[in-house]
Amino acid sequence: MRRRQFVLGGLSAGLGAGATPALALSKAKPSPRAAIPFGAAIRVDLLRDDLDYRRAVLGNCQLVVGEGGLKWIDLRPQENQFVFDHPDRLLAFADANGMRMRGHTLAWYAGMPKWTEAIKTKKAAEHALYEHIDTVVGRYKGRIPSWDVVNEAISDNPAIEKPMRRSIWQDLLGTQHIDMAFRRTAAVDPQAQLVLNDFGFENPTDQCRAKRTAFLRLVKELKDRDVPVHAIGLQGHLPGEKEIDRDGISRFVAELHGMGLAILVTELDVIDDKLPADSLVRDEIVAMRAEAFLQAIGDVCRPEAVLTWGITDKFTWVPIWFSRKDGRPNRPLPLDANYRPKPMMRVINEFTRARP
Ligand code: 9MR
Repeated sequence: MRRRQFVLGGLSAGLGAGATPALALSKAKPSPRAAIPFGAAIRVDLLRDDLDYRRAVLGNCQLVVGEGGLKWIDLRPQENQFVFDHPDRLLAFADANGMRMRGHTLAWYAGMPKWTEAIKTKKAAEHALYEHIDTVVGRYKGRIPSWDVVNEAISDNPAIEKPMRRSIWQDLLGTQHIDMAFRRTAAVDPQAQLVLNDFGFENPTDQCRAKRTAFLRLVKELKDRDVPVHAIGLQGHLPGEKEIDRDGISRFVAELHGMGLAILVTELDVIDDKLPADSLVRDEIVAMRAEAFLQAIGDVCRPEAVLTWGITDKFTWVPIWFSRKDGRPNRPLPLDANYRPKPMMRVINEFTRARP
């Protein structure tokens, strides 16, 4: 049996009678020994245009998430227009190949089209947010089992700035926008797993500690208000030159898990602009960081999913912000630019495999 069928078979087996497979990520209580579904952020055009890319996704992934496509900027070029082409195609690909698709993302500070700058009042913001969730989540109800409802709500460095990141939603609606987004999404698709997704938790630095503290405070407040947050997405864009704070992450995950939240690794990659030039050395460090991060989480609980932000070094966001000074290409992902597995792939396979 191919690994993908095995993983999905295992998850589906945990479902009650009458549940559809699409609910597996949300409702099934994964057995602590089952394999963890692995997936990647996808550029949907490449599935059509690059056969090696398509093969790599088919051969390795049980989950997909659009690297873009469901972001406001992609979906909503005009106020009254929704363009569902990319997510529709990705979902059709996932369905045709026995994979599940995650939704990314409904409320985010970035990736907003220009026209949203005209939204100036609380009432208009509420209307826009609800209309968006009703339309987008409604369209994929029962078919996208897990949503990054709110993305990157905490500021870059809560030690020196306000804990909540500025966004159109935060500015006009306050932190309440998170409650609103989760409650509305739950009302539209009560069976979907609703995820609060964020980054910057992983190093032994004051910045990461402050971020963890601010994030935990937010999550506790949301839980106190009975906001339907089901899971936490730890993005895991790991700065390669920094140590992983294993104890800090484990304690953080233990607190979250203790609040009844599932954990997902949603956007793993290792930012390698400051790592040594030699690719063999670099690949080993990349794998080591990914391993330390995953193990720090795994020491506390089995994450429900592990996704990398891309699958091959050929197509990655990393050089947009973190290109190397020596001009060499970045190598942040599990497969190299020729689709050969790197040590990071081995780490992921070992981490996600079923336990005997
Ligand atoms: O990888 C994505 C890149 O292609 C887009 O240009 C960018 C803006 O939409 O978003 C990148 O993905 C981000 C994700 O949506 C949220 N977490 C950080 C990711 C990397 O920047």
